[in-house]
This record gives sequence, structure tokens and C-alpha cells, in this order.
Amino acid sequence: MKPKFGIVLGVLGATLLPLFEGGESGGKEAWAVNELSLPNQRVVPGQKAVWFPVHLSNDVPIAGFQLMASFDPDFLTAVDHSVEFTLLSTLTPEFLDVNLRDERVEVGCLFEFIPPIEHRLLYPGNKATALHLIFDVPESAPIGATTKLEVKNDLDLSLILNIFTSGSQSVSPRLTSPTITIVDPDTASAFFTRGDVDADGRHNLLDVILTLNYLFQNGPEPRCLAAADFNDEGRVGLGSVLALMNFLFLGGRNPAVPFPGEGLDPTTDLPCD
Ligand SMILES: [Ca+2]
Ligand SMILES: [Ca+2]
Ligand SMILES: [Ca+2]
Repeated sequence: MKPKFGIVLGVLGATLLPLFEGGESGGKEAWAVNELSLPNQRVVPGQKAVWFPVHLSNDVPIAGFQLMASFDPDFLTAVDHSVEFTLLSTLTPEFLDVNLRDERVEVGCLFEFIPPIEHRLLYPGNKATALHLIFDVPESAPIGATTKLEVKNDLDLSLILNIFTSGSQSVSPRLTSPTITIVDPDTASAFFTRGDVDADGRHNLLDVILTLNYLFQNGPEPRCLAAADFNDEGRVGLGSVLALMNFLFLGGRNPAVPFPGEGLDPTTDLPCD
């Protein structure tokens, strides 16, 4: 299920700036190394549409990237990809090819190759979401087991290497493969979408106000506190509120998974009923 994003503009005099995720906003953090990573997830057997963001961190401007990841079909089925809520929805690459196969995913993306050349680049920053890979979990996935979505270079498996293109050079990023844990649906918490604090299917100023009320005005605890923990840090504070504001109004980084589809907290530190 894809949430609707009612972005409330003008209420705080905010301006929607066309920043890329993880671009200027991400650049204020500790400086990036070149890394291609996806976050860990917890899923239940039979779960549909688990959204995996592909995160790019880069210390040089990049003009494109390649991704190859393999997986165990007993645990995951690749069903789709999406550029919604990613830098590719802004950058509109002139070449994007996503091959979903039974045991691997291959992505080739060049932001620009058709004249006129407009210098479409991803500037240095941390953890820009390039695109989402969407997987289903088979009903037969074994509860309690873990599996990896292996981001790796393996020429026996695929000619596609994991590479960033910078100028006419290739950069080999550090590769971080997520661990996926299959959990028991009977003991798992409720599904939620990170950042949608009132679980109305929208991310907007109401989610900000609910969190501020809870923190400072003795307001009721959100039914799903994990949804208010924007960066999945195991706590809710002004940092979570600012990150949500930045996402809503300044094109800042997306919430941590589960987003934009529903799912479970990868780290079970805050409750969600
Ligand atoms: Ca062009
Ligand atoms: Ca909401
Ligand atoms: Ca958590």
C-alpha cells in the first residue's frame, strides 16, 4: 500500500526547495565515504511489498551507478522497483535499467547520456536514496531464520559490478549488505510506516504536531512510538521532529524503513501497538 503524501506548505512559511535527498542536508553530517548500502529489515512470512531503499553515499560527484545484489529465493521474491521518494524522481535519469531475476537484481543507471548534456550529477552526501527495490516474502520462509541480500561483485553470477561513475572514472564503493530476519507474525508488533505518526496514511504537519505535543505538552503517547522515531535511533526527540520537517519541506532524507510501504521496525526498541 502506498501512502498519500499531503505536504502542508506555507503553514510555517516553509519553502519547498528542490534539494536532492542526502545532498545538501546530508552533507552537514560527518563526511561521506563511497558506499552502496541497504538497511536491515524484519519481515514476516507472506509479507507483500517490502520496500528496500538503495542508499548511495559519495564523496565525489557521481553521474551514475551500477548495483548487483543476489538473494535466496526461499526467502525473497523480487517483484518491482520504484523511484518514488528517491533522488531519481528528481534527477530523471536518461538511462535506467532494472533487471529483477529469480536470484539476483541488477541495476544500471546513468543520469545523463543524451545531448544536450546538463550535468545531472549526484553531489557528495550521505545515504541518498537512489531507488527502492520491492520484494515479497514467500509464505514458506522459515520463522527465526535470517538471510542476506548480498551486494557483491561476482562475475560468475553477473557482469554487473557495483560501481559509481564519476567523470569518466569508476569508483568502487564500500558494499553493505542487509540482513533480513524472518519473524513470527503472532509475536510481531503492528505494521507501520515510519514518519506517519498518526497512521492516517499521510506524512504531514499533523505528524509533527502530534510528536511535539507528546514530547512537550503532556500530549498522548502516539499509538506507534516507533513511527515517530524518524531515523530509527531508538528514541524520539527534537531530532526526530526536525528530520521529519526537513523531509516534508526541504526535500531532506526519507524516514528510515519501513518507508514508504508498511512494515516492521528493524530494531525493536520502541513499541508499536
Ligand atoms: Ca541530456
Ligand atoms: Ca500522518
Ligand atoms: Ca527501532
